[in-house]
Amino acid sequence: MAANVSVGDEMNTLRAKLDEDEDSVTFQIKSIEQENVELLHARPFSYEEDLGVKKKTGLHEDFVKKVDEFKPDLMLTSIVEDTFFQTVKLISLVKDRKIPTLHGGVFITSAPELAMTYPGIDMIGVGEGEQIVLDVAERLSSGVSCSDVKGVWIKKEDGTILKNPRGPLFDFTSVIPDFSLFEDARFYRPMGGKFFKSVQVESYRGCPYTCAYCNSPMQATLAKEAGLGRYVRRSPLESFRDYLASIIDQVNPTFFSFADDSFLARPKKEIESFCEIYKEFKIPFWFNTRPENVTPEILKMLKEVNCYRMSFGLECGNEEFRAKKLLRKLKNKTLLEKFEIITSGGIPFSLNSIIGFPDETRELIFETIELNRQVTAYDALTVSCFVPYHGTVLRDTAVKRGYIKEDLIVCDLHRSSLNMPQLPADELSGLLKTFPLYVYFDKALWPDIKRAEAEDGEGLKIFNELSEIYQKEAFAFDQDEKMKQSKKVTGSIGCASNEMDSIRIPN
Ligand code: B12
Ligand code: SF4
Repeated sequence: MAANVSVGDEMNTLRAKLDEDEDSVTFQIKSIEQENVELLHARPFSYEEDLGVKKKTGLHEDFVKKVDEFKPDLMLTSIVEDTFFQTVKLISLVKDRKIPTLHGGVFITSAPELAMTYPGIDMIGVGEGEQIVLDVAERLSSGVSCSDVKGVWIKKEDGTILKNPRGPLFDFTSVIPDFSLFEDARFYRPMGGKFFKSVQVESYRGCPYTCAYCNSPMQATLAKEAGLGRYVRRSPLESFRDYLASIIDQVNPTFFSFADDSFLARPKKEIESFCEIYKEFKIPFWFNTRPENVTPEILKMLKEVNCYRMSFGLECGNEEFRAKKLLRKLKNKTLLEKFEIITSGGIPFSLNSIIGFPDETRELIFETIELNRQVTAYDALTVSCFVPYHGTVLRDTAVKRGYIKEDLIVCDLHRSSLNMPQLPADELSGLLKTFPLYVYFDKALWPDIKRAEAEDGEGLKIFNELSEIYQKEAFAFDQDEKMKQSKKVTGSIGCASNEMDSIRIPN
């Protein structure tokens, strides 16, 4: 029997199924990039033709084959919440080989106790992994037990768990990852309508903000509780220069993507020094950041050193809800002023929102749509469904309000896991897929778009027609082409860096 893993109660039966017969569970896996195309967040592309990535024959078979060919002495996994069950399944397929396996990553750190109740999760590393991996590898290669390794938890035969306290925070600026270990095809990524050989770099660990839907603040809290000091750290720029130079030597990338949570959340002087250093490289780059950290001067400096695009979270349109529930305190007026500055800066950017927060209503979501419509020149628009990740303030709210079960582990990110009477999951799914259409098209079309929310014949027909227009217009040109044709467009919505892509709002 096959279980198609989706949400809520299905998750609770999944655990029993794993215990019962691990081979009976199959997972439907779609890449994030493919999902993004379906949700109108990105242009269509082909893995094989555009990225040179060959289709695999099957995840499970390929994994087993790889393990049997490579014969590892130690397996390591890095787990985010939505990949947890996939990992449990993969590990179950090779359990007879009795290979020691160490699990780590953001999900393990946020829910270690829960993770260890699952079969095959017998040894985990909580928190930063650099030192843990070294220590475990060294112990195993000398045939010594790992029971004293800092940060490691081990499931004992009697089912009890040995929990070693975490070691000191790792100086992440002291090591340079060896990217040459990866196959070349791994690096190619679509960005702004083009393909780049992209390497992810890290100049900042942790985030100084405390958004209630995000689990980055949890890292700082856990480190503080463990007496480890300040989790939020930044690279000294001199060593960051050497780090970039070394990566260029290793794999010659054409793009850098910053893993930093909020790139511009640093003193202006440091941004100036970064730009000074980066002049030497001028390789196009992308980062996530918050609108409040932007000034015209900063944007000018970034553009001069080839900043290719940026990503901003707008998240929610109602400023009171945003401040009180999401813990992001910024007036809409200030936010829109910041977006005027960002638009004038001439660096393409994407605008990201989230819908389906605990207690959110349809009316509140329409305030988010309205606010998105007032930002005039974004180059891409995305909307995500709120996910109650472990370690977030809003997960606790969702549990308290009875919207999710306490032991829910989320693995479907494109459908709400919350069972909220005022906003059922089906309604949210309809809003999720039509959100870009509501933002982009004239309000005269809104009744049609409302019809397109439904998953019935007529709804799907309208959705397909409008999506086709949206795809053609919003993604008509890649971002470089748009910039070339750029004219100042006022009173418009959509990709206003190209007048041809813009829909004018009637006065
Ligand atoms: C870059 C990035 C991406 C890139 C990934 C690019 C790539 N090829 O890696 C892309 C855009 C593809 C992406 C996609 C998604 N991402 Co993302 N992403 C990030 C981001 C910004 C950086 C990741 C990173 O490299 N960090 C630096 C490394 C060093 O940190 P780390 O991976 O956590 O590893 C540390 C520890 O966890 C530990 N560790 C990690 N692995 C292991 C293994 C072992 C054995 C041990 C002992 C320790 C250990 O040691 C490391 C050093 O401290 C993080 C936020 C962040 N700053 O971490 C979000 C983040 C990981 N993403 C997140 C999310 C939600 C997503 C998406 C689900 C978004 C979406 N809606 O589609 C998808 C799903 C990805 C998936 N299924 O795997 C969440 C995960 C939340 C959660 N609890 O699961 C994060 C934490 C952001 C957030 N705060 O909400 N992401
Ligand atoms: S600014 Fe971004 S990374 Fe930082 S807490 Fe908020 S959502 Fe998380």
